[in-house]
Amino acid sequence: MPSRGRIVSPLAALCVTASTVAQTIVIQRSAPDEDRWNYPFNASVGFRTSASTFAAPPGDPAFDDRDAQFLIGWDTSAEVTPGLAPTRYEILSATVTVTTISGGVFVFDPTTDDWRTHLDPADPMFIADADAGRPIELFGVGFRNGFDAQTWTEFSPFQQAPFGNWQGTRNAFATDNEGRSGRDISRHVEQGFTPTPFAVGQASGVAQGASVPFDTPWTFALDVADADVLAYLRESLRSGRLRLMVTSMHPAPTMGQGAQNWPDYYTRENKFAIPLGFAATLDLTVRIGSGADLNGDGVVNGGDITVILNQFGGPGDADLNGDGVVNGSDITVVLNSFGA
Ligand SMILES: [Ca+2]
Ligand SMILES: [Ca+2]
Ligand SMILES: [Ca+2]
Ligand SMILES: [Ca+2]
Repeated sequence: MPSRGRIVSPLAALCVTASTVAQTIVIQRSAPDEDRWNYPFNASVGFRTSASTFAAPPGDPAFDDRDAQFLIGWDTSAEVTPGLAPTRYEILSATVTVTTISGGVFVFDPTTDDWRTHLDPADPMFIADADAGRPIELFGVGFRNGFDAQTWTEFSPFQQAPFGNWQGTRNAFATDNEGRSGRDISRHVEQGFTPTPFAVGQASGVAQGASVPFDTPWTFALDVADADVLAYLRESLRSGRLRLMVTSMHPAPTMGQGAQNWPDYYTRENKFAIPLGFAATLDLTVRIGSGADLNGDGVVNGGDITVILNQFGGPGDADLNGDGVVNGSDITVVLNSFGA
């Protein structure tokens, strides 16, 4: 803990420090900076002109349950200053769209399905799917094998493990960031849980349970009030790279072969995608605030000063003024917003 003297000093500076003026930034992108079919047998990596999402067969020991995933990403560093304290990024809204290519091969399910509906019907824990079809869900992206937000690109390899070992090995994976864990949810059926997506895709102009026509746009309104989603988005803006993973559990019993019954999406490399508005889009509104509500309880108070004191003298998320160290100046930032 710091000495009393180190706390008193910023109190004295309070009267001469100007309040931070909040700055609101609106990002509107008509195409992603990266998109990638995230699938073991995708040899064309980021160049492919479409991507699909589907599940491995129930109980298949060789593959992730969410076998084929679709990664979309944006470099936000030009619009939103990276490297700030996470709490300074006040995410007001975040909406993403993707567009499916194929028509008449699957039906619209607007809500998440329980993990047990994906089990083999012979499994004693199996329960029937309560509504027709499977949802298209949006998650965050986690990395393994030395990759991170800065080093991964749409041309990075799918995995580092020897070919043939496809479970839990993908370099970029879907995460629901449950409890801010960054966990991989790609094997959620095998591991026995239902992940919470950042958003469930809503098909424009399609009724629940109805067949999805060609070139249907899907809207994902991210739940920015959710602490796990908010933490993910803040860390993304802090890194300057926002990546999201589109996934679904549409059954593809022969691993993407045979009659198609799963969604296929336009990538930015598809010659029709950008001219016709079919590439993934991003609308994000963020306010750069003081960040003073460090503990996220909705009010700037003594609890936030406690967060600073717990990190005092070192680097940390409580470095609100960005001078590289958690110190008295950061307490001043909190005092300037006290009670707000
Ligand atoms: Ca691409
Ligand atoms: Ca369903
Ligand atoms: Ca607080
Ligand atoms: Ca500081």
